[in-house]
Amino acid sequence: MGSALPNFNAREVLRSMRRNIIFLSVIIATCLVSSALFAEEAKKEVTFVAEVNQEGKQVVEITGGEYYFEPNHIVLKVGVPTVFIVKRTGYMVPHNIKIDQPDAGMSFDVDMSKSGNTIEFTPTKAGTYPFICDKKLLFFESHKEKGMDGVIEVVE
Ligand SMILES: [Cu+2]
Repeated sequence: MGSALPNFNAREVLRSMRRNIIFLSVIIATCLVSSALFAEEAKKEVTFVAEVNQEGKQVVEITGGEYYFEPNHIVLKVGVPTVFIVKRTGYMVPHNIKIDQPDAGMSFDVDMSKSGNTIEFTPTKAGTYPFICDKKLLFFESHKEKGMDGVIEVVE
C-alpha cells in the first residue's frame, strides 16, 4: 500500500506532462507557421529615389515596424549631404536602423522612435550597401530575418 500511491501519482504526472507537451507543440507550430507567413508578406520592395532639395540635401523619411522598412530600397547621390528621418510604427517592439559602411561614409546605429530620429551623413562611394534592424528576441528569428532589412544604392 505504501508503494501504490506514489506509482499512481507518477502515472498521473506522466500523463499530464504528455498532454502539456502536445499542447505546447501545437502552439509552437502555430507560431512558426504564422511568423513564416508574416515574413513572406514583408518582402515587398519599395524604392525611393532621393532628390536634392533647395538646401542641397537629400531627405528620406523611413518607417520601420513589424517587420519591414519602407522604403527598403533607397537610391542616393554620392557626395550629397543626406538626412534620414526614421520613425517606428507599432507599440511594444523596439527597432533600430543600422549600417556599417565607414568606407562609404555611412556608419550608424540609431534607435527608431515614434516621433522620428534624424540621421545625417554624406555617402562617399557608389555601390550597394545593406541596412538592417539587428534586434532579436530570445530564440526567435532576428528582425532582419523577419524582413527588416533593405539596401542603400549610392549612384554617381
Ligand atoms: Cu526591428
